[in-house]
Amino acid sequence: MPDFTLIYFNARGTAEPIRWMFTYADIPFSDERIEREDWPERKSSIPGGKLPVLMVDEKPLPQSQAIARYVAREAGLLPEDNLEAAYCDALVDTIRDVMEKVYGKMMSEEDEDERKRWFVEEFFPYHMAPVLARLNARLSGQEWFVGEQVTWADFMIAHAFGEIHSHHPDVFEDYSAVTEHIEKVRELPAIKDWIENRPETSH
Ligand SMILES: N[C@@H](CCC(=O)N[C@@H](CS)C(=O)NCC(=O)O)C(=O)O
Repeated sequence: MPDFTLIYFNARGTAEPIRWMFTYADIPFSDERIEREDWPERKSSIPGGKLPVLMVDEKPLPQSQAIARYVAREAGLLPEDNLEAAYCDALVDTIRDVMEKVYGKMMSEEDEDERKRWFVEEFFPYHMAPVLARLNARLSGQEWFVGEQVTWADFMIAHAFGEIHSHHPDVFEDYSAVTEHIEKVRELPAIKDWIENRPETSH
């Protein structure tokens, strides 16, 4: 097994589901967290100048989604069946489309009132509700999103929607299967333990 160091900010963000995968499979990794004030100095030493980066022995692997897929395979969270693996990719891409809008808004200069207006009037009805409805229906009669086993798609979805749920639980009221799924992933013993003991951060 290579030596793994996951480098990210002191935040959950796009690194958190990757941390979950390492933890779930009990794969040792260093969880290196760069403080914002140290970032300007560190940025030039990071290949590509963006985080997260996974150091695999001495070699850097950039891009959160590529890292997540790689770690998922190491962790046994990627289906062997090619089509099932592609369904995982499709679900993860769907969630990424949704989350990119959220992260884009979080980075904007707009004030809290404008962000709330945007969430309620633009983002939720047109971008999130259709995805929630589709995913909720997909879960009816099955435990996990793809196949019979938990996969990295479950981790990526439960993490992303879990973040939105923590700020806007009301919008999940009509989507109980998705809400239960978030809880189920968070209740997996290793994940539960990680969440209880991880560093406290705002996002
Ligand atoms: N597509 C990349 C985006 C990487 C990215 O933009 N990372 C942000 C943090 S989430 C970052 O490094 N921001 C600091 C900077 O650009 O200087 C990924 O998914 O890893």
